[in-house]
Amino acid sequence: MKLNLSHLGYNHRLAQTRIENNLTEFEIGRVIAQHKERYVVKTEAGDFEAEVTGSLRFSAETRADFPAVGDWVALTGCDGDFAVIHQIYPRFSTISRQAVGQFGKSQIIATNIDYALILQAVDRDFSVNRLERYLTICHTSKVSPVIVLTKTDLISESLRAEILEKVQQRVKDAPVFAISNETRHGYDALCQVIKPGKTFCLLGSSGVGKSTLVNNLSGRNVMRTGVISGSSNRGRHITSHRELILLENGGILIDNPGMREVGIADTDNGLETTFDSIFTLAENCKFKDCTHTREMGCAVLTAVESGSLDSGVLDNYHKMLKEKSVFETSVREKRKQAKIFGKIQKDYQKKDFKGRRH
Ligand SMILES: Nc1nc2c(ncn2[C@@H]2O[C@H](COP(=O)(O)OP(=O)(O)OP(=O)(O)O)[C@@H](O)[C@H]2O)c(=O)[nH]1
Ligand SMILES: [Mg+2]
Ligand SMILES: [Zn+2]
Repeated sequence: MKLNLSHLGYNHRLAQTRIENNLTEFEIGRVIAQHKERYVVKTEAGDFEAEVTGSLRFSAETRADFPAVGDWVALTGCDGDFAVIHQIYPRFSTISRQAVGQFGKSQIIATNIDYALILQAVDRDFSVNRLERYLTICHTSKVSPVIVLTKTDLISESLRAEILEKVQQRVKDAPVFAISNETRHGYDALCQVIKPGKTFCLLGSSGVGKSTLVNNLSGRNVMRTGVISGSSNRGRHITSHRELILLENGGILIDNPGMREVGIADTDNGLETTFDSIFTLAENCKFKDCTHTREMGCAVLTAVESGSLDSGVLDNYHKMLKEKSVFETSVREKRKQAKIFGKIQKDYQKKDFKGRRH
């Protein structure tokens, strides 16, 4: 079957964007992989290695101005061996997180995503708090979350039911699936959500079975899978880069390296959506600026006392709220420093200019 753009997720909205941005003269493709500054772009004419133009590089202010896996791009050179990326189409969604070890910086995971498949293994990896972190990332990115619990073959039927119940109690607004990549139990139900032309980004810790799921669904060994053992290898992942894979059924998957830390970046209203129960209760708090920590007449604390709100939810909320404010402070701090630095540079250039005139 010949590939056409709709297999890559191209739709009416993108066609419109292409016209509005005067990009019809260029070829069009979607970034399916990235290796440092080299990109692999899939087009109707095949896969091309590509680099960005000098002017795109020159005008880029941050990492986010460079292509990412999932991006639609305007290209030339698709008749030779090598293509050039001139422009990135406006992104309709971007999943990002706080960059590891670089506070106040966010890092793009993937773009133009419709759904995030949040994978968590039921054996060792399982943590509802971490699920709430991923959900917040999704809500901030305007990407619909789907929770997929994996490795159910490793636990008893009754424990699986217990875990499912626990997740469904805490997470009200995302569908939850339980699967085994080993027995393929639960695959049929999960496949129902993987619709043609929609892009799914796989998220989750290292070793939860993201690449195994991608391989099984694609029927090919597209991604390497395995186990990294031994304490000396801690923090390494089997999958080392992101990759977009097309399924026979028309679904589009983006596999990612596992995340060790799920840092909350710019959260917008992400927390509000994830912790909807808290925000609803808070409408009845006595004080408008109630922090739900010790105030009299706090409806949230009352709900925890009466057992109608899980205290774990409130703890996790407070933790993430704190992280969010630290992140925002460091972003402000960084901007301030950049401003000061910009001024110093300007002054310096002025002096330099005067110096040369004399
Ligand atoms: N028993 C069992 N093992 C599984 C299941 N899914 C994956 N595995 C095994 O878990 C190991 C890790 O799987 P991967 O698919 O490589 O995990 P990943 O999420 O892609 O990991 P990174 O690429 O490091 O992020 C492999 O040895 C898989 O065979 C499952 O449902 N049940
Ligand atoms: Mg992997
Ligand atoms: Zn309150």
